Amino acid sequence: MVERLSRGPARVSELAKPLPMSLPAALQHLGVLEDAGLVRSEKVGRVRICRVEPGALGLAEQWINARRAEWGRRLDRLGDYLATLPDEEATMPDDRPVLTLHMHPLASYCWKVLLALYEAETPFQTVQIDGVPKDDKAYAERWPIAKMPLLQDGGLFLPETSIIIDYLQARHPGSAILIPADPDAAREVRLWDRFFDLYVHTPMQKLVSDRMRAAEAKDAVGVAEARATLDTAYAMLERRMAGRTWAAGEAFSMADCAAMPPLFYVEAMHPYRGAYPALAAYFERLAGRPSAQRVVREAQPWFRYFPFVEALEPRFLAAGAA
Ligand SMILES: N[C@@H](CCC(=O)N[C@@H](CS)C(=O)NCC(=O)O)C(=O)O
Repeated sequence: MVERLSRGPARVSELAKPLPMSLPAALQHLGVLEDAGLVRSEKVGRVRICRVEPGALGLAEQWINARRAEWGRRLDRLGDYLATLPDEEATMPDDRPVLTLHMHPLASYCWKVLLALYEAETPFQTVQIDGVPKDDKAYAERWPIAKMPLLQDGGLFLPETSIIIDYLQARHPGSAILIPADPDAAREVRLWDRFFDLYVHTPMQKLVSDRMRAAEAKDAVGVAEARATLDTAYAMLERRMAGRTWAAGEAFSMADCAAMPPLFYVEAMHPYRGAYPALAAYFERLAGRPSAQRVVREAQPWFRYFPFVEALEPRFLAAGAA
């Protein structure tokens, strides 16, 4: 209507004709424009002639221009502010963990890597392997030796716990240094990591696997050898741990990650805590760490499947393990 009237005065019927509305509705619109002072109408004979009120349009124009200028300034300020923000794409942390640990919460070698990840506060996700890993087709194809865990970093699948921790330290270092940079200190950590894997963890696994064998398949000689290795290891560790806090160097390291899981489980099948107080005290230090408490807590629903569950200390069992 205003557009039409800006070209000159018009009758109400003329104004209403091109509009997609009834005459009464057009009259209502006109009333609003008149109330706002934008349009003036006068009766000339039997017709009502409408004309635009140029002064009022000027006022409206001023108001619109003032709002436009204000919004322009606001958008400029918003633009300036956004320009001060760092590039979102480059800096937004992607909260999806890049690392995946293929594991089982009961498996002692999986604990070793979990301890390293928890100690370093490294984000990761897990894929639980149920049953034996060699029966998991995809797992066995990636690592036909089929031992857990496997660390996945993109397309890379890494086996062997010490290699995994080495890799984490180099490629995803977190808040803990588990292998020192100094070569001599690192060698000591690696030596005691090997010690716990080969001379405590391996014989412990022998006792577990023999327990699960049928009577006619039991390996008495192998079990005796495993127990003898454990006795030698306990005696060495008792001497070593008297007067030191951690297995290698001054700080908690990969060697301690290797120590905690077998020292936890082996007590149930070849106890040491009564006869080797320094080793027992070392285990208490290990077990007291939040990382260790977490792996134990996460394993509790599965302890019932541990062949020596009846010999696990009650303090480590929870409702879920009954
Ligand atoms: N040397 C390996 C040992 C791993 C290992 O023995 N894993 C056990 C679980 S604690 C396993 O996968 N056992 C399943 C099987 O033998 O079928 C490492 O350090 O990763």
